[in-house]
This record gives sequence, C-alpha cells and structure tokens, in this order.
Amino acid sequence: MTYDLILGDYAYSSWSLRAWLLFNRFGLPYRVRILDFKAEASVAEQMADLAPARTVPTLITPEGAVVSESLAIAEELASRHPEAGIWPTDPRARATARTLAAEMHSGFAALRGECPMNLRRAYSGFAPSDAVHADLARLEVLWDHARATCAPPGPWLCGDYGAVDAFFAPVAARIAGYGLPVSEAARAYVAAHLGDPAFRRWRAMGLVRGASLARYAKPFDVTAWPGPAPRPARAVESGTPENQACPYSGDPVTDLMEGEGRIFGFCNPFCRDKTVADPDAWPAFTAMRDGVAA
Ligand SMILES: N[C@@H](CCC(=O)N[C@@H](CS)C(=O)NCC(=O)O)C(=O)O
Repeated sequence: MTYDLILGDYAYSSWSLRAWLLFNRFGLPYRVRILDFKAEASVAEQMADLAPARTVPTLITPEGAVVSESLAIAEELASRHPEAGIWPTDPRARATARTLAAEMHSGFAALRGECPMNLRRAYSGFAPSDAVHADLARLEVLWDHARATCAPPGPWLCGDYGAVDAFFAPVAARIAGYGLPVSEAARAYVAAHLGDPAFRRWRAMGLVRGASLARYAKPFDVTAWPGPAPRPARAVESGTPENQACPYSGDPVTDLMEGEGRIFGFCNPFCRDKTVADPDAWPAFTAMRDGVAA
C-alpha cells in the first residue's frame, strides 16, 4: 500500500514541506512526483490529470482518492494510521494541536505573503510590516498556549513531534530566513526545526534540486543560514569509494563524494548532491559512513 504524493519545489513550496514531513517523520510509504515551479505551465496545468486538485501538496490514496489540502492530508493520514502518532493521544493536547494547525492553515497571510519560504537564502535587514508583527505576536500567543497546555514541555508544541509541528515548520524557516524578531522560547522552537533531521533532509534536497527562482529572491543582504552548519563535503570526479552499493538504493555507485578525506559513492548525481549538502541528515548514509545499523 503506497501513497502518491505530488509536491512542489523543495526550496520554495512551504505547503509541500508540511505534507512531506508527515510522511517522513511518521515513516509512511510514498512515491513522490515533483512539479516544476520554473515551467511555463502553472501548477494547476501540470496537475491537470489530478483534477480537481490544483495546488501542491496533493495526495493520491492507494484507492485513488485525490486529497488536495494539507490539513485534509494530515487528517486522512491520522485516520488511516492511528498508531503513527500524527496527533497526540491525550485529548486535551490533541484538541490544542488541531486548533493550532487549523489556524496556521487558514491564517498568517502577512507572514506568508511578505516572507515567502526560500530555503536557499537567509537575509538580514528585513523590516517586518505591522501586519507581520501582528502575525508574529499571534504565533507567540499560540505557541505559549500550546506549551502551557500540553505536557511534558519539550522542544515540540504538543508533546512528541506531530502534525502541528509539521504545519509550523515553514513558519520556523521564515523566522530563520528573514531574521524575524521573536521571543527566546520561539527561537528555541525555530532551532528545534532547523536541527530536525527530516527538515534538514528536505532543505538539503532544496539546495541541490531545481533552479534558483528570481521571483523568490528579496533585495536584502544575504547572511549565513542560521541552522546547524553541515559537515564539509564535496562532489569529486575521481577516487576509490569505500562502498560499492549506493546507501539509498543499493545500486552500483557512479557518482562520488569526498568528506573528511573519505570517498563515498552514490547511484546518481542527486543522491550524491543531497548528501554533499548535509551529510549528517541522511541515516542510510551516516550508518554506512559510521559503520552502524541505520
Ligand atoms: N491550502 C492549500 C495551499 C496549497 C498551496 O497554495 N500550494 C502552493 C505551493 S506552496 C501552490 O500549489 N501554488 C500554486 C498555485 O497557486 O498556482 C494546502 O493546504 O495544501
């Protein structure tokens, strides 16, 4: 039983990130189809075969239902996989998580409009409008409320990582990417997202797949990404890899990477490049590199 997940660009599609995190964080099976944000055809045109869907993410269930709203995707997955923990089991925490995710889904227009997610850039010098300040103030209220309502207090909003956190992951990316002013508690929550291996995997793919799109560029000074600095690595043309089989597919290696004096091989340039972008984000790779079970 596998789902088909239709996604937008890894660097720019904030709604796609939410759905992908649900699958990745909760270990659900999926095949992915990526739409081209650079193409002349609109997203809706590229999805003409999936009507009435017209935005990403869109989920196609194993029996062929088209689920084209991210909140509906979260709810449908939670119904189908109750054991996965997509919502908290505690009723109070669950109700709180659902409330926050729903408000995220329907609100924060100023933050979303003025600070589009761009995982390839971090800016300094952005001056938030009053409307963005109001959205940030509302975030503080919601996040404080979740922390006060749900036990135990931890890095995530309502207990263990859940759909509510997946919904706020792109908000964390915006706060980080635009250097938005938030409280210490909110900064800690943003840092938890930036360090989350699943978030890092998505961002690593966003750094290496697809073109940089001018419509997402902003006229501010570029600064270093405020998340964990990846371990240094680079693509190389030659060398003798330590592995014969790609850590992801098991196929023979064709594309090489060097990191800390060691050479590893992958079965295609994308597998190599996403690993080069953030080697420690990929359990199958780190297990091979460090000689431990994934
Ligand atoms: N309400 C939708 C929003 C999805 C959405 O707006 N996705 C954007 C990409 S992040 C999109 O598909 N834009 C293409 C367009 O509007 O033409 C959801 O929750 O999934």
